[in-house]
Amino acid sequence: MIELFTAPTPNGWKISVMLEECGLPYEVRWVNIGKGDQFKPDFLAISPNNRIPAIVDHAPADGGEPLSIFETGAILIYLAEKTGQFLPADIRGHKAALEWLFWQVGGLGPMLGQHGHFKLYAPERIAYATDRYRNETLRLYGVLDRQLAKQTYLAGEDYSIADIASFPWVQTYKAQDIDLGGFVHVKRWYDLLKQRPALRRGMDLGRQLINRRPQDSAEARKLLFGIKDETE
Ligand SMILES: N[C@@H](CCC(=O)N[C@@H](CS)C(=O)NCC(=O)O)C(=O)O
Repeated sequence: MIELFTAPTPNGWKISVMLEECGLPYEVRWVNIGKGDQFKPDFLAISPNNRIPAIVDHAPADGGEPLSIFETGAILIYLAEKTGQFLPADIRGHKAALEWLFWQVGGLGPMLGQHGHFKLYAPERIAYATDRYRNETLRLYGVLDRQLAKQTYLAGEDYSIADIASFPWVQTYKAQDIDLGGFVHVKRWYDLLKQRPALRRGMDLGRQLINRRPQDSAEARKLLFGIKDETE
């Protein structure tokens, strides 16, 4: 059994999608990042960067003690290797899947995250930051579009962990004010992936918990962004 420590966010959904796609049994442990659960010692013991998601595999392949893993890229590779799924074995497909996985965790995720932050949550509008991250977001959509013009999936003709990592972030396109119509190959890929029942199940995890954005309270903003309460 795998324990999934998560919250209903794009990074969290990468792993619920992967677990659903692999057909691995898992139990969800919600981490309320708006209330500071990510800083509790028990969570830091498995995720020292105080970020969700993290997993604990209670049946690792070496038969040893339960194994904890943090960082979505590392978790996706771990689960792909554990199950022999969604990471091509041939060196070219393998290389491509890792390239685009690292592109997502080092580029698409952080840049879209910053774009969303300055657009939706920053207490004041900072034109330089908003423009910088919007331009970078559009540039990355262009990179994605050109890659998907050449082939069905990010790493070739096989669906892989690179697609699983990217989908939940592209799914934020409306909040990011991106016109998908301007990226026809991304749209084709997005519509194709949306038809996967396992992906949809993974993406639905915790939707019922999103009745308001955790970032909306002063307490949460302080915890998540280091922003001081107006009364302090
Ligand atoms: N590089 C990390 C990013 C994870 C991440 O940023 N998680 C956010 C939620 S989407 C989080 O836990 N935020 C809590 C905080 O900032 O304290 C990964 O890929 O696992």
